[in-house]
Amino acid sequence: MPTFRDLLDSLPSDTQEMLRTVWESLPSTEREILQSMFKGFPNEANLMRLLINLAQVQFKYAFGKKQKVAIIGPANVGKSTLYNHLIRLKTDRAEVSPLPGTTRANQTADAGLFSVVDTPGADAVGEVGEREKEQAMSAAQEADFLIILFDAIQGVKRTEHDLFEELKTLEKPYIVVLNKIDLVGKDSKKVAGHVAENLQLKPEQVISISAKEDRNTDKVLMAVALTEPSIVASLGRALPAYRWQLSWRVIVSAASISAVIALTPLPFIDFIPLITTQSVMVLGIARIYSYNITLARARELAITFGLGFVGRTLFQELSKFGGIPGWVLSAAIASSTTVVMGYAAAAWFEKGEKLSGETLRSMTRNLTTALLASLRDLGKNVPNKETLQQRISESLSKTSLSKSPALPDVPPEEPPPGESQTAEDTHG
Ligand SMILES: Nc1nc2c(ncn2[C@@H]2O[C@H](COP(=O)(O)OP(=O)(O)OP(=O)(O)O)[C@@H](O)[C@H]2O)c(=O)[nH]1
Ligand SMILES: [Mg+2]
Repeated sequence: MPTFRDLLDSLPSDTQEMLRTVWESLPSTEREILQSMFKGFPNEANLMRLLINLAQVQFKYAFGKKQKVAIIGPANVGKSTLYNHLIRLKTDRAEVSPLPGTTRANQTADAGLFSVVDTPGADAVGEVGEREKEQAMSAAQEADFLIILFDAIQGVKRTEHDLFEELKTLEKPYIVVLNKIDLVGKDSKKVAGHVAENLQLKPEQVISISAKEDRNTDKVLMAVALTEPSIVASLGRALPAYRWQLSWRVIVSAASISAVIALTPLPFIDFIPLITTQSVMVLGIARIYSYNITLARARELAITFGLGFVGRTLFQELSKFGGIPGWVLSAAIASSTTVVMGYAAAAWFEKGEKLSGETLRSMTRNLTTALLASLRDLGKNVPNKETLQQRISESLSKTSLSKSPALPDVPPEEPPPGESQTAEDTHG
């Protein structure tokens, strides 16, 4: 997981200086909180986009004006391809083609926490080229931040170098991004090093990406975030919801497997196979929260939540009523106890809080009732695994737990007792 420092180091020195001024203007406690948030940010483009999606809702209300980020570079380097990865609405998509000169005019769209401008190629040739270059330069002038994009195959020659120097005179913060790195194979380090040298940058100050394959585009997003503390603040505030959404996926999958396990003709009292599925789930959730624990520890935790007992009691209670096929009851209880355990684990990792027995019981009861209602029409005959898993996932996606994080919105200051939080990324 990159730290604030690592990210800062990936920017050209003059930009680092500019951003340092921005960050140093913050009160030191706030700065430290914001800087520590970077550790929790994902390092995968899709996950970063999920976090931005969650963050942008409140960002709209908290801060009116969005930073303007312009993508500038020679023709055909992949500016529009990168732009299409950053925008939120499909309707804002830019045309991409192998022909240089595809983009003829600036195009601006919302990218959630900032707005992004796609520009025509800025390496003027002929009269048309001049006009396009003017457009690109005016976008650069109006922007708060520049993504200067080059092509790994074309490299940086005289024209590219001149463009770079010209952009630098605008004195805007910027990053240098080398696109199409997928085309250079194992030489990628060497190629990027060469480009860095030509631009008089350190090798780590050139960010290699493949816009086409959506590789390393998260680094571009992180660099943009770095330019604006309010973006970092919004992302940080969205972290609990983000972690919950990832955990939810793990939980739903474990819950549907639990339902299938409960179909096997073991006495339901025997929770052994269930606890294994649940332990793997707790381990998965721990990773999402960057806790480095073993399966054995996850199993211990899973048992601590006491959901096995809650499930057994509920089973005895509900089976007295009759009228519910046994398999339906087993499957519903096995799933709901798994979901509630996942929830309890997330609450534990998020803020080190152990939910009360009462909370766990009432959650399990409510969820069981909902699942019973949705499984009942399957009748007395046990369905096949796929049907059951599908049905469980569908019913769970309708519950309020699926969307609302329902978890505290402050990141934990201290890891829960007995756990060690690692800086290393364990997501994905
Ligand atoms: N292999 C590879 N091809 C890419 C990558 N990014 C873009 N391309 C391709 O490069 C060509 C140009 O991409 P565009 O996004 O249109 O480039 P542009 O910089 O917007 O081009 P203009 O608008 O003409 O200035 C297209 O064929 C893309 O599919 C990449 O990361 N790897
Ligand atoms: Mg284009």
